[in-house]
This record gives sequence, C-alpha cells and structure tokens, in this order.
Amino acid sequence: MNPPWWKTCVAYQIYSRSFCDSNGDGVGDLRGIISKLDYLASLGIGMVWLCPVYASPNDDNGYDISDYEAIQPDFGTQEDWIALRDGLHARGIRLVMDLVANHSSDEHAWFVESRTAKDSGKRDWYIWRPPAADGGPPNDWQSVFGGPAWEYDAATSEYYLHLFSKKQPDLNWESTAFRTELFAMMRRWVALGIDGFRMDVINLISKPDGLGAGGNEGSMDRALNGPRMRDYLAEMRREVFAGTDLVTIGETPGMPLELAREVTDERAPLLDMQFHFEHVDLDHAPGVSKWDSTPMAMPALRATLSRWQDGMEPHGWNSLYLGNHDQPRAVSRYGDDGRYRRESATLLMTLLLTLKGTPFIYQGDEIGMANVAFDSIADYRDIETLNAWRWLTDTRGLDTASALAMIRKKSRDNARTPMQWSAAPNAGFSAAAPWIGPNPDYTGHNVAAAEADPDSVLHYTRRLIALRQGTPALHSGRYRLLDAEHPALWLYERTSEMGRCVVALNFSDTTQPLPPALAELPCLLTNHHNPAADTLAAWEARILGPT
Ligand code: TEU
Repeated sequence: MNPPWWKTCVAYQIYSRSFCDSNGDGVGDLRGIISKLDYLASLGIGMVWLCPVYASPNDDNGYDISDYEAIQPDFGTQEDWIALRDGLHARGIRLVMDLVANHSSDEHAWFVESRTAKDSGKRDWYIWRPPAADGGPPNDWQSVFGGPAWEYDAATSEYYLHLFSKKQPDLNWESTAFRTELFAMMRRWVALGIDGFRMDVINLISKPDGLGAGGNEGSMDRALNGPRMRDYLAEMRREVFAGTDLVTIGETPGMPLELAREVTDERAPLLDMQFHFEHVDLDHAPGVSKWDSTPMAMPALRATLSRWQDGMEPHGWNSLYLGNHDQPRAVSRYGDDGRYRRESATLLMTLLLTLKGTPFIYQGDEIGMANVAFDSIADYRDIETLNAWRWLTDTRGLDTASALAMIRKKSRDNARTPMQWSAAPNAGFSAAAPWIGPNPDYTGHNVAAAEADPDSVLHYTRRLIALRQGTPALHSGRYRLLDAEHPALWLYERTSEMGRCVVALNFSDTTQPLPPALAELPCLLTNHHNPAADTLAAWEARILGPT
C-alpha cells in the first residue's frame, strides 16, 4: 500500500504577515504569496502550512480570530485566497490552513453574545466562573503570555478563562452546540478544497473537571491533554475528516511521547501527526521561564529527538521542525550564526530533512535567516515579548540591558522579521516600512543573493529535498542512532527494505575523524566543498549510501 501523501512530502510554513507584501501597506498578504508561487515550487515542497489569515483584531497576530470564515482585509479577499489555493494546487502543492479552536477573539460574535448575560444562548460556549470567595479569580492559573488566566467581566460579575491573552477567551468544548458549529465551519473549509489543518494547541481543548472555585490550583499545565481530548478529536475526525485524505497536524505542547504515539497511531489515528516541544524547550532554565536560558547542547538535542524517532515506532508519525513563528531562528539556536552560518544552516537543514517524519521548513530557514538584535524594546511587536519585558524589568527588576539580552535570544519576533527577498530597501519584502523592521543583515543574506551563489543554503536545500524525494530510505526508513556518546558527531542510519543511508553531522567547529566503516561509504551529498573521506570538517553534514 502506498503511504499517504503527507508522509512523503516536505512542508513549508508561511507566516503570512511576514512573507511578502504586494500592496505596499507594510503587511504581507495573499497576493504577495501568489507572487512567490514559482519560488515555492522551485524548492520541491509538497505542502504549505499557512498561518492564520482570518479576520482578527491582531492582538496575537491572527491567532485571535473574530471570524473563522472571513479573510482579514490586510491579507486580501476571498478571491485572493482562491487564487492562492489554485496556484498552489496547479504546482502540485497542498494547502494546509491553521485552525485556532481552543480560543477565539473576544471580538468574535460568539463571545460578544456570550458575555451579554448569564442566560445568553452562547454563555456556555466559553468558560465562565464566579469569583472566588475573596472576589478574586477562580483559581491561580497564569496565562501563557503572563498575568492571571482569568479576566473579570463586570457585565455579569463573572470571570472568563483565557490561557493566552485576555483577548483570546477559551472556547468550551463541552458545549455540543459549539462543537457542532465548529465542525460545520471546518467542513465548509474542506468543501473549499483545502488539504488539511494545523491545529493550534489542540491538546488544551479539554479542561480538567472541577475547574474554578479553587479547583485545579497549581499550574495551567493541568489543562494539557485533558480528560475528554480523545473523545473530541475522535468526534472531529468522524464529523469532518471521514472519507477524506486530508491531513491533521496537532500542535501539542506538553504531550508526552506515549500519548503522541497513541494519538497518531495509523491503525486508529486521532491526528495524523503532532508537534512536540521537547527539543525547543531544552534551553529553558527549568522552573524559571523561557527567558532564562541554559546552553543548547547537541547531545541533549540528539537524545531528545532520538527518543522521539524510536518512540513513535512502529505506528506513530513525527512532525519535524527546528523553528517556527514562535521560536528563535534555528541557525542562531542550534548552529553558529557567525563564522559558520552557511555550514551550520545547511547542517541543520540536513538533520531536518533526513529524520523520519514530515519535515516543516520555516520560511527563511532555507536562506539561513538568523535572529535579530533590535536596539530597543520599541522595535519589538509580539504580545508575549512585550508582556515579558514588563515582567522582567518591573517584577523581576532587571536592568534594561539584561532584559534586552534575554528578549533578543528568545523573542518570537526573531522568526517574524520580514522574509529577506533581496538587498533592496525593506529586504524586498515591501515598498513601505514593514510592520516589524527587517533584520539588518538582509543586505548580505537574501533570496536574490542565494540564487546567485551555487554554494548557498538555498541551493543546498533544493538538492537535499530532491535527494530525500528520490531516496525511499529517507522517508520510510527506520532511524537508528549509531553512537549515543560522541560529544560532537551525530551519526545515524535510516534503513528500509529499499536500502540504507547514513547521516553524519559534525556539530562542532573542529575537524572530526569519521568512523572507518562510514568513511568507505559513497557520499550522496555534503555541505562541504572538499570533503575528505575519513574526516568531517567543521559543521560538515554528509549523507552516505545508499547501501
Ligand atoms: O502556540 C502555542 C504555544 O504554546 C505558544 O504559546 C508557545 O509555546 C509560546 O509562543 C512560546 O513561548 C500557538 C501559536 O503557535 C502561537 O503563535 C499563538 O500565540 C498561541 O498558540 C495562541 O494561539
């Protein structure tokens, strides 16, 4: 039996606001993406995940949706969206939309109605609770973006739950009427010819029993992987996806491996794949905050990803990513964005494209885009970053230089600066000043320069995707770590009935001897100009085989 399409293709994530602005308002849009369709096709990708383009007051850049079926005017019109869909499909690229259904915007008509009265018809579409005995919030949960997860609403003297910003009230999946309407809305998108959904924080949808009135104190983590999550996902699969070949991709922070394997089990899947967070949380100081960093060391990354590679066998399926719109840039975090920027960016791309699972390339990583170091907090835009700034400087009392250093390292805005198309003003992203400033390094690092340089990350990425597509061991072969202890080399093989490949990655800036058995294998691809058979140069990546 042939594997489903989403197991053999490479995905590309577009952060719509920052990809390409066609109409000179400083904000990326659908026509901008359409103007880059040939570029997308030239990469060899088979799927685009489009970050939210729905109507939104933009408190969280579109992850606060006020109408699930309207296109945000900043991005264009319904006709533009149809043109994008058709342009992708004409090039053999599937279109995956973002589904943000754990919460809506507080400006969504559902919430506007819900908050009017305790007996409103949509009251139970959101999570309302009376105040605690002291008049304060029902429990001690803190929101992901800082501050209490409950907001008092004077109209009805109750609190509503918001795990993210207070403009993102959590929807109540216990309401059958809500779920019925949600699934109908999803079916209308399916009827429009989409190829799947990436589902935002989909493991937060089932809240623990006894929520409110002092219940479930301790940590918001109690909202993860809740008691009825499986039931809701099974119902959604039945109601929306039965009989289709659409892909369902869960974003699931804090979902343990055992549960992820169960949820993506191909014999009875609730989701086809999911994004775990273990490797992107490795540099968060435990128990403090994501802003407090510990070093990102290769052996920990190797151990974590190897655990997921092995642990999802034999019936689960991994989504693979090293960066996205919420994370610092991969080359700055796991590589060396200074002296070895090209080498480490290509090495990381090799890793991403040779593990087992469906790889997601985040826009700009194919040209090695790096973190930005803005001069001042005034240059940052992200709600999480701005809230963190107040917390770091006010509550924790850090001086501005220390707080800025933390922000520069971890801000989500690192991934949200405009896509660097050329050395023209605004990185060729827009004719006007963009909504967020470009990374000043765009003059040297951009698509036009990369196209002209045969050694660029971009050309290497294309070669890598083509190699993966033509080498069955690289998409279906089992992963096996060859050396769990080496301090600098990550060596693994991918084996299938159709052959075996070995991947050798040097995560260091010194030359490393290659084990003799590997040195004899034919080289399929390397990111180095003059590979020596028995050594790996600094940040060299080599794919050997097939054998
Ligand atoms: O992210 C979920 C999530 O857990 C993030 O909040 C992430 O952990 C955080 O940014 C890192 O500190 C999704 C979306 O990808 C994100 O852009 C949204 O802000 C969030 O959900 C709320 O919809």
